[in-house]
Amino acid sequence: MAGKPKLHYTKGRGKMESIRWLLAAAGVEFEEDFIETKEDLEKLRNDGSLLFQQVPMVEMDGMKMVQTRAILSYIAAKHNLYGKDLKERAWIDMYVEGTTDLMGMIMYLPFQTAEVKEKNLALIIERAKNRYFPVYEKALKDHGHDYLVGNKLSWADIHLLEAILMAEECQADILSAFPLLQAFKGRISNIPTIKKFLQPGSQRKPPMDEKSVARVRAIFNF
Ligand code: P9H
Repeated sequence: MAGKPKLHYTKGRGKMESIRWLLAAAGVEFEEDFIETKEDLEKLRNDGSLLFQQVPMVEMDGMKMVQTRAILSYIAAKHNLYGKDLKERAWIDMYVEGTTDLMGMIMYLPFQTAEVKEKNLALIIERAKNRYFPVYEKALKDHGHDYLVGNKLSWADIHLLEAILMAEECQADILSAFPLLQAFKGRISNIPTIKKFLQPGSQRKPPMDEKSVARVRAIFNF
């Protein structure tokens, strides 16, 4: 039997967090090899382990996979979370890219100066409420199903729950005008594998504090 996937990244959420989410939701156990210093990153580079000299990197099924999106779609397809046909897959891709854009904006907040942060936080809240969440609310309303695509749990649902929780960290009542998303959040959070991932002590990572920001800056010259 193949071993557990091994994740190479810092201890923070960053670009790896969605991979942790998807593996956990799929019920796949994984190991983490944390990059704590510049030297740890250099070692992986010198080993020839990083195709583009970047992380996330995941060792899985005999590959050293890089590029977050490639890693995520491989896991989604492998674990039946990527739709039943090309059209479902296209919808999952569209929904996932929307939530990726929203999460991308949130991900860079801790690295910004107070002034830029304040401006971006307002923009994120505006975009979440007016551009992104209405799309998912309407999708759920129009087809009346429990899941975004194909009446079955997919990568799109897992990614959306991650985005909702991140957006709620920006503004606690951000879902107040989205009753179907509130119900969705409750439902998806209660799927046993996800419920477990949301409990303390799991491999889910907390939001970045000042110390982790400094660590990431030192490692990546960022
Ligand atoms: N296309 C950390 C926290 C939040 C957001 C981003 C980075 C890109 C993918 C070294 N990896 C700052 O840049 C740290 C990528 C992957 C790829 C990296 C270098 C980043 C961060 C670390 N940077 O989607 O996987 O940008 O390895 O030489 O580029 S993550």
